[in-house]
Amino acid sequence: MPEFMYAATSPAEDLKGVTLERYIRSEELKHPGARGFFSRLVSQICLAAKIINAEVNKAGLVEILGLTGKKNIQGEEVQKLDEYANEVFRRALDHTGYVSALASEEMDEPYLIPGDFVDDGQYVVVYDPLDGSSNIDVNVSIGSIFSILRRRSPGNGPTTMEDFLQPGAAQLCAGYVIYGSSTMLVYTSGRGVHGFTLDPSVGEFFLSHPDIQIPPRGRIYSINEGNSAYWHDEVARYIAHLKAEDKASGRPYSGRYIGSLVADFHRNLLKGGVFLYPGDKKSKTGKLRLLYECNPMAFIVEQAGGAATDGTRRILEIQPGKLHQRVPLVIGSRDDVAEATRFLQGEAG
Ligand code: AHM
Ligand code: MG
Repeated sequence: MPEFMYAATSPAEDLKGVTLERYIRSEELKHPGARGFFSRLVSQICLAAKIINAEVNKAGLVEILGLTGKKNIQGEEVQKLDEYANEVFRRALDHTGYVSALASEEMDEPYLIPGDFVDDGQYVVVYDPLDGSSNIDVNVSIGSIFSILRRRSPGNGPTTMEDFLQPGAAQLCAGYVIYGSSTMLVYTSGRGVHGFTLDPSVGEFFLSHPDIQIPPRGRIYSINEGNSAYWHDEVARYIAHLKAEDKASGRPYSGRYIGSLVADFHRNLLKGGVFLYPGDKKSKTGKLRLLYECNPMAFIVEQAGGAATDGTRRILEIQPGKLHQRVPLVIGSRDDVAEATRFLQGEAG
């Protein structure tokens, strides 16, 4: 059905099938005074996603086409896919005029966009360009994660580290792209969570999952059980609880762990459940990064009715101390996260 048949003010369900750009624009029109910056930013992220998607789909051909981190047929060093994805994001975002700096898992320090390309640098963007990249070689779903923040320092002065080190509650928009059996972009700007599926035949994302709500309780747990030798007792007791039979409360749960945060999170978002990457005796703060892995997912899950904690604090309230900071993560269905928290705090089990 042609897009123009939908009214801009229709509820999300009625907008099913519209393009991502049209959807964001219609949201923006609801805010008098909005200058369209935001929709252009998300459009650029959408472009980056399409380019990365095209390369990810060729991943099985990397030995032939390059992007291996090895030498190509001419004997030249070729880029790894995660470094390539980082470059794609950088180029998609460095000429918008509204972004003053970028930070990414692939860059030790923020990338400050040259002043010539910044008219009104109100925003900074943090991203993980290709999360779960150890799964590329085995054709398992991977993803990109992003988060948009408004700068705290004055728009015309230099970007400071404080512009990045904001609690997740300050995020204006966060999302991820999953390169799976189909490619989807899921995002929130604080007005619900919406999922768009890429139609590869026309190269557009269409609204396919309006207003996603995570079930209040699921029957899936996701954790790397290979780390169980290092788990604290509280974590071990919680996982044992989920595996014990109790028909009334739907236990035992199913264990599902892909090893790609985006894919594990996406499944649990749609089906319900809990994902944990806890701190343990080996890695005190777990593995996942606060700014561009945990915060975006926490914003999304809360908007979908779920919850995210590090075991003691709401993820979105943590004041980051450094750019690449790691935090323990427990995220998913509201009641599952509440129960996990009771175990982790020693109040249950
Ligand atoms: P990466 O950013 O280096 O890809 O690492 C993050 C990934 C997540 O996608 C995933 O949840 C986690 O690492 C899996 O780690 P592990 O293999 O230790 O279970
Ligand atoms: Mg990552």
